[in-house]
Amino acid sequence: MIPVLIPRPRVVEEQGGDLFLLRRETRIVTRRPKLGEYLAGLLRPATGFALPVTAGERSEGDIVLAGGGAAGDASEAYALSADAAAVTITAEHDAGLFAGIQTLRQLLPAEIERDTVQDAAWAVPAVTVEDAPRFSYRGVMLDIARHFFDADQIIRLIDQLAAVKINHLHLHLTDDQGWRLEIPGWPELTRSGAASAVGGGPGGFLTTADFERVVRHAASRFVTIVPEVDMPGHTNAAIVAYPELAPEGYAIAPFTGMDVGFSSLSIEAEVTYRFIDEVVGHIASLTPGPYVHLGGDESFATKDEDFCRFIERATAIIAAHGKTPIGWHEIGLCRGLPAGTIGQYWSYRVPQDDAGERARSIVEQGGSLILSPADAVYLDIKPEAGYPLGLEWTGAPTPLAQVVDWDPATLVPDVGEEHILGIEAPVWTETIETSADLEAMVFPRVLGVADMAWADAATDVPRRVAALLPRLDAAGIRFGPA
Ligand code: TNX
Repeated sequence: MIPVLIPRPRVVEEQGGDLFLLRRETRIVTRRPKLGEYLAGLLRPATGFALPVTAGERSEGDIVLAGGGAAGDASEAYALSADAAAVTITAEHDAGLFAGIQTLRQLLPAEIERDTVQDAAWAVPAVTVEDAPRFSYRGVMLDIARHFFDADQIIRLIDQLAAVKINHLHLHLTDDQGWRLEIPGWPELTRSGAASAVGGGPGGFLTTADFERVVRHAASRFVTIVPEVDMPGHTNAAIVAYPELAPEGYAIAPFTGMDVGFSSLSIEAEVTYRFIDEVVGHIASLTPGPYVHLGGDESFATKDEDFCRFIERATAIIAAHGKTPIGWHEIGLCRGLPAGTIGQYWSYRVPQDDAGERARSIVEQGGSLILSPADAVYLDIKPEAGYPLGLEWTGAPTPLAQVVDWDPATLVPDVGEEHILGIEAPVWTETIETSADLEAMVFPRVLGVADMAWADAATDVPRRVAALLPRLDAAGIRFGPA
């Protein structure tokens, strides 16, 4: 019997022969020592086996990671085969070997996820797998502005998400309630600007070294960090730090509530654009990934015409620093976006107001879309009525069955799959304060997101996710309602 795999691979075939048994003598044979050590690090705690990593000749009973290392386009395609003689994962790129390793984890008994030695028969069924993702962008967004999450907490989340082949983590670094990243030359951002949070908590921020550590760890898990500095709205914390960034007459005071849409940077003042240039320049220099996200959502305190003047300048600044801008779909109001600008759609499964038009405008200007329909993949919305954590502004809770009840190829009218970069599940943190809260809201629902973004069609998701719960439990993930 082949265990449930999430995300579901393209092709899984059960083979007739004997299964593979991971034993005390098993070695990991590969020319990619980092990936070999990563796999050994996953398998050693529960098995208690030494699992040496070697570049030598393969022999009976080994796990083999073949290929990898090819330069250029980082395809995540891989093949895996297991029989009595060996488990072999083959891929052209390291990203594919990494994806295959996640599949191998799920082919082993759930106890493999425990961090102490278990008494188990470490069998892998005789199987062949051929696999590649539907979408290249499979993301989660963590808001560290409403409540702060530190580098260790972010790293824990990255490891949990990488296991289900999520490959982008968007960090919402700034909002009205707090500024969360140190910026050289602007020390007040992380003094006064970081000292608040929703509900009046202590706040906090990532130092440059913290951010670099997160980026490095993410890269080792084949996860791209997408940093967001939200503007021109959602900027009260920046204004508390530097009042010269405010429009005339703005009442300057820290904000610890949950309202949105009241703040704006000054559109007129040149200091605003010097500020953006230095912030974006610093973030771009720390971020190996191709994107900088500039927010642009809910700028209700900014007139449309000012909004577009601002967005056109801010996106040009991002492009000048060598990054591709991403903005929430509101920026599609504006017609002067740099080529390739990406829109993040966050309206409902049925587009509300002009969300569909704005998203489509971004595609018409040569860009593509990341899809985050709020009544499906907003993991900060309650999973069930009465649940203590979470918001409910979408009108109803979002159980797992609803997370996957939509079609990326038809969500935005007249925008086909070729213009969809992928899917992202945002986690806003107005009500989420700890890693335990976060895990309860993210898991198990993110498995539905991962399945939809990777697999060609997400079918039978609630039953398949239920089968994976013992594995989440073994991994120490404090998941919420299934
Ligand atoms: C809307 S979604 C927001 C956020 C809130 C979120 C709460 C979006 C682009 N903006 O500011 O945190 O709703 O679910």
